[in-house]
Amino acid sequence: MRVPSGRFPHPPAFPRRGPLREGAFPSRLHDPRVAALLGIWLGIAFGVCFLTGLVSHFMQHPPSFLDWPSRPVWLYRATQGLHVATGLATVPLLLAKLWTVYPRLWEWPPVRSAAHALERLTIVPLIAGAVFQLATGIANTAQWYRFRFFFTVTHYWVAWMTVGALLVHVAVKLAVVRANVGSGRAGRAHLTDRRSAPEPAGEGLSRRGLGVAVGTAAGVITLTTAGQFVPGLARLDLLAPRRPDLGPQGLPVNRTAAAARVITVARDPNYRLEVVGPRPFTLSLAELRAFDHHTSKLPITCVEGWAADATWRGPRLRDLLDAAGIPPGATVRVESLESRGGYRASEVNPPHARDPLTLLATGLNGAVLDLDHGYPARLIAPNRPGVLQTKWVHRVVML
Ligand SMILES: Nc1nc2c(c(=O)[nH]1)N[C@H]1C(S)=C(S)[C@@H](COP(=O)(O)O)O[C@H]1N2
Ligand SMILES: [Mo]
Repeated sequence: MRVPSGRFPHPPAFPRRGPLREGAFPSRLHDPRVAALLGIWLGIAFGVCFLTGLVSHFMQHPPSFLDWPSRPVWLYRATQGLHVATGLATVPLLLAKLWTVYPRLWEWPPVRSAAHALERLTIVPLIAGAVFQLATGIANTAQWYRFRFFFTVTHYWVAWMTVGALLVHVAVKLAVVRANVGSGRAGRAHLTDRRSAPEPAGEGLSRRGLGVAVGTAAGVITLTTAGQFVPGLARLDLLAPRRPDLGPQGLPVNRTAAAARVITVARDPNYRLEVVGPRPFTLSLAELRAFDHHTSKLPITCVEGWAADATWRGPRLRDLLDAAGIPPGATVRVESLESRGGYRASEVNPPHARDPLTLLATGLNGAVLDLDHGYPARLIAPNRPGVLQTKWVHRVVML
């Protein structure tokens, strides 16, 4: 039997139903130019989020070869704020992008070549990784840790996996992006005729409309959450889980003294601060108060994305180290009265330990340090994540 040419294209037609049928996705926004533009913005947001995330990771888990500087004072506030802000702004961008390219999942034939099959496979870790990072990151900003894995480790490794898949994706799609928005001669020619050509025919939202909608969503999310770390914007903090100015003595508290089970030991009148080095010594509460006090204006900057400025008062850490004969090049460990929990001790490297702004604070915003902020003494150092600003300190040990 003769097959009339054109009626049965090669390969033989598949029963094309539902999303597989011709014209199943009528919107003119399922379009390579929209996908490419959203892709560029997503790439920028993800890139910034990844790099600032690396900073955050290496500050919290410093590799042995890296002595993180203690200046500028605001650096960690800026990198961690950017990390959380770009992550949040990515949500509407990613949703729009997934919606735009979704019909491609139903393309027929599903696989055209080995290279095409490989490219299709890399979108699995890309999409899964991106969704996972945003979901766990947002859960973290809201202090919702119901998952069974350890957040910092998983979030870090999935970031590498996602960025790897993203790099492959960008390499594969570069030609498509160039042809639709690029700056090459071919791209410009394409761009001009696309711009001068009317939008692809169709009903509903236009490209510009989609751009305005996604941009507005990202902008509103940023504006209503950035107050967590941008000084002066706290009153716009409608969508953020935290207001940086609410809490005892005008500062948020993550772990209360009750939760850390330190109320009794921290209030014990026989409390002693122990400094262990070549000339170890201990200080009673009265002696600690009599030690030379200094004032530092420093923020507490939590990895969750909030930062709050405060005025701290107490002995300089370096004066305590000098008194114990601890040499300037030594790293010390600051230990809490808290007996359990991952944040009960932290290491302080020489740049932070010797910075004149670094205090073992006994006072906060003009009053005695609140029990929830680490009474009788807490570490406060510049350019350092909040998790390393140990509260209820009772021992400083040279390592
Ligand atoms: N001993 C101890 N110190 C700690 C913590 C803790 O759980 N235990 N939490 C840290 C975290 S995650 C942050 S962000 C800051 C918050 O300080 P604040 O509650 O005094 O504002 O304290 C840090 N110091
Ligand atoms: Mo934190």
